[in-house]
Amino acid sequence: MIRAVIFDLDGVLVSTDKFHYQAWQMLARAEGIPFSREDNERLKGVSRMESLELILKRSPKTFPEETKLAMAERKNTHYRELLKKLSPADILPGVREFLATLRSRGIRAAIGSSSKNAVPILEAIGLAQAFEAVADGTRIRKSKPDPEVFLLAAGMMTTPPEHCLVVEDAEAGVEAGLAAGMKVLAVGSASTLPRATYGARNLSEADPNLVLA
Ligand code: B16
Ligand code: MG
Repeated sequence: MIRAVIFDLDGVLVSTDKFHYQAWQMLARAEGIPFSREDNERLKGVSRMESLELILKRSPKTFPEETKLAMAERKNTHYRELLKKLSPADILPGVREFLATLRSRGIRAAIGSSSKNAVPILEAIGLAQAFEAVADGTRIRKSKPDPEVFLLAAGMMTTPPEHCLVVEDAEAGVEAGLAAGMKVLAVGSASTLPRATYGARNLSEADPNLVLA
């Protein structure tokens, strides 16, 4: 019986991956590093600094730590600029209805995101009040696939992992949810991953009676 649902943010509630892509691309281009949409796909759910490391691996140069921190900061400034375009119209299909179903059934809802921008994103899309707990990149040491962020969210809701459902759009996040001992509903490009407990193209196609059982 599911008592709490922990939602990943980027790719589950709102699609910010195009903004991450544009911002990383700007940085990669400046360094002469190739960076495609497929490369961006692999950064989903991965923290900012780990994402940067993955991109810089393609460069023959080595970069001092302070240069890397400045690069990550530059990417984030550009990303935050792009985020200004976000509004409640960007909430992904089925999210509001799914949240309403949870409320009507007395099931708790939290965020489990690798992002350090989770709160401003939730504010921009008008969902800041919809979750009783926000576990995000500002509060964890290990990013997905480590289960830390989901265990933190479950702890904030005092709900044992076996009663939690994670909703994720990234392979790293699916693995993190499973490692936390939770059921995982995979959506978006992750929906076909065989390791996920359930798969749906988006939340409007997920059957609440199945995934909340
Ligand atoms: P930030 P999620 C993740 O969010 C994104 O999927 C990932 O692409 C990004 O690198 C990471 O957040 C860190 O984001 O730079 O905003 O701290 O999918 O876990 O909600
Ligand atoms: Mg995601």
